[in-house]
Amino acid sequence: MKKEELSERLALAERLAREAGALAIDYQQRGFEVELKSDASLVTVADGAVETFLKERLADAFPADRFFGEETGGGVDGPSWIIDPIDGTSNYARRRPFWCVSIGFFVDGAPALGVVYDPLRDEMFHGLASAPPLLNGTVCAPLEPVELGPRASMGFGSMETEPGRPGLRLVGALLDAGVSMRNFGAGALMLAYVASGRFDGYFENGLKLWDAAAALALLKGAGAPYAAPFDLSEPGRGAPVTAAAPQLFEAFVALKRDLAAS
Ligand code: LIP
Repeated sequence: MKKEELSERLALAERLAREAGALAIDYQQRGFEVELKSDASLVTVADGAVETFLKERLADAFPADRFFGEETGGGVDGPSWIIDPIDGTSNYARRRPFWCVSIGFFVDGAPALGVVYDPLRDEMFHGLASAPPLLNGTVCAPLEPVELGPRASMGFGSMETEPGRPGLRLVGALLDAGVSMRNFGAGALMLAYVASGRFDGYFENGLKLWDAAAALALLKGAGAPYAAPFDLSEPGRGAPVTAAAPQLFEAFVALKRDLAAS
């Protein structure tokens, strides 16, 4: 896809992310029912309404593009929008101020552009995967190498309770190494924080494609090493996602490997 075609899509995604954020805030102010999904995650009427808004507006503008969203599904065969209408739904539902609208676009199975918008702070992390990410139009500083130790701060997400609980052992080992650890409950926003240098790394065992798609484009543009082994033939399945600054990424992968072998 030509750069002009991607830039046109990025410009619309930026406009729609703001409108979607305003819609989500409006629902929050009016109040809504919170339901439990089959995977025990929370969903509100706002999630569906925001996703429908984005799906319809993107389809109007680019009818040949595919669409894959957390709430309405779809497919990713061909140029595809991958949407998490409200990432951090549990925070949103309980009025904890850490959630975002995440709009990603993949071409040939790879991240091409991303918009991660935090409406509460009016902070938009956006860009093409072929260029450094922007925060509200300003280019983010290049990521500096960081050692695994007290100077590093990392985010983490839900830790599936696999046999032997490797995720918890990994968090414990990082804490032992002096790394500052945070779990803010919105993987898309946390990955955007890594791409923009606010955190040095993030990992989550079962992150979904819709959580990560937009931020992966920002990380690619930032030159941040990451591992996101999604199987696009089954786009609803989660994957163990890791992203970090240079040096920290390699040290984290080695630590995870050593723990698995012990
Ligand atoms: C959330 C992710 C978060 C994860 C939560 C949930 P949602 O996405 O952003 O990283 O730990 O379990 O999946 O469901 O709020 O869009």
